[in-house]
Amino acid sequence: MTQKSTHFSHAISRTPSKAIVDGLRAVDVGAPDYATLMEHHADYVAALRSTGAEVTVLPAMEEFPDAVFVEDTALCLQELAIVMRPGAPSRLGEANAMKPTLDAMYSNVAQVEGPGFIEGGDILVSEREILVGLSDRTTQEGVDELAEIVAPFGYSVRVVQTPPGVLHFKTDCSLLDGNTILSTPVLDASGCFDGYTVIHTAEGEGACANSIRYNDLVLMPTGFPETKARVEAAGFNVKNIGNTEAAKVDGGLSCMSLRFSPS
Ligand code: CIR
Repeated sequence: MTQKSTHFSHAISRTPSKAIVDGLRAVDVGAPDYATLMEHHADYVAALRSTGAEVTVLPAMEEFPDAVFVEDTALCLQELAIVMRPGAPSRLGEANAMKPTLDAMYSNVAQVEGPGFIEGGDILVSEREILVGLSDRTTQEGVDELAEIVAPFGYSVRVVQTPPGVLHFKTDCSLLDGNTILSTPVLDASGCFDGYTVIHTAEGEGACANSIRYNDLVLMPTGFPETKARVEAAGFNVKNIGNTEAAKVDGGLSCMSLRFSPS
């Protein structure tokens, strides 16, 4: 069945900038290799396009090292787009820079004005609700403002907790279909997915919890064979995409696109 939480006509990505070497990261494991990152990014965009979607690739922004991670700048629903208010000070300007692109694609664009903060990486939209994980980047006030913005459109927002030491809620989970979640066992143990079907990442493979369902594909980072086999066994069509370089600056596959079907 086609579901609005997994099937999209559009996506927005942004070409990585050379400044990615200065991207935010929790632990320094070395700088991303720019040429390899560009190859991975091209594979990623091609995979999205292979599903028939229209993918807009915005130009690199050298002034924002993390700007390739466009997911954090906005929440794109069917009826409206909402410009986020990133909790990382170096990323605040990225959200404003995304607004003109959203204005061109949506007739209704709202903006989280603050004082709270919220980043798209902390938001998982399922078929029935919007889950938002509080984190170092997303505050209760930010969630409250989002909930007020989306309530008139019939969306309910549920606040959950991103595990300690984890950057974003979706660092540890992804939606596979409207009611099925891929999650690390640690996040699932919090009980936040009660009522959903949950597939756990395999031991030592938690880094692939950030995958994305996009139309008929599940894009999963290369190098996590046991989890890939589990997701395939559940009937999903998994496409591997290299993500070693983005991962050095805590970026997963979901971070590199906004996925939506504007009405
Ligand atoms: C950051 O720390 O903001 C970036 N280096 C990584 C952002 C990853 N975005 C995401 O998980 N949605």
